[in-house]
Amino acid sequence: MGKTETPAPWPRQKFEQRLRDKEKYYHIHHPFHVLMNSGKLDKPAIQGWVANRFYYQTSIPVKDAAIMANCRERDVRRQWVQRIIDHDGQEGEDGGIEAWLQLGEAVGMDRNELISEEHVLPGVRFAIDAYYNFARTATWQEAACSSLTELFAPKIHQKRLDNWPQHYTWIDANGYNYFRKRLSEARRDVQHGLDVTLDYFRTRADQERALNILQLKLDILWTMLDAMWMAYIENRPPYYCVKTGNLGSE
Ligand code: AHQ
Repeated sequence: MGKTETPAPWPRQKFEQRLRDKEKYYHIHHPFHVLMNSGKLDKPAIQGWVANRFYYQTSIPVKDAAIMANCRERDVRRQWVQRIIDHDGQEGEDGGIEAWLQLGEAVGMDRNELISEEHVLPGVRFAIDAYYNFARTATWQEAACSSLTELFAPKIHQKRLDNWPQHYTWIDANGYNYFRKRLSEARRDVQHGLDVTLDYFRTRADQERALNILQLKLDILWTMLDAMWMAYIENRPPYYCVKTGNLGSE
């Protein structure tokens, strides 16, 4: 019986292309986002999405701090720390979490409705906590790989900037600053995350693991929207955190 040959690793470009080929699983294709970007969501659904995504936004810097805590390479931390600053802000710069609170106000909600997490659905919380716990317990390189869903993020932010003003004229345009901000930040972050991933995952087995890590994160983003579909499209109880009628304060 011949020794089973272990397949050779993919060349760098082919490995990168395999990562990029997972765009077909990105949540831009989720029916919730398809309805959103074609102007078919009502106000409670938009407000529910903004309130649930706030839990994701506030979890990102905590996730990135967990990655930093696992990383002993100063040069990597010098770059990775920028992700925390982008969300938390710093002296003279509000940051993405504040921008998302302004999005909440722009869709007619009180910022305390976001901060209280009263609208966060069980499935959304479980998915986001799974992301944080993965990043906290994986190697920092594996966690960097899981952030590569942002390879596909600039397009989704641009779609919102293109579609929302024409479909949702009731939304205050000041709320769109977050999406504009992420267009450039996502591109910079993803270049660093891609370099780490292409350098670290060397054997074919490692490269397959990288694809599985990316798929895990794609599934996390997809699952968040599954929960929102049941709550805000199907209007199904028992979501204790979904009040009938308008979510926002009148
Ligand atoms: O606003 C987003 C953001 O700050 C991040 C950080 C990054 C990560 O570390 O996983 N991923 C991410 C994403 C953001 N916005 C999502 C969206 O649909 O608006 C996309 C999401 C991502 O693609 O992972």
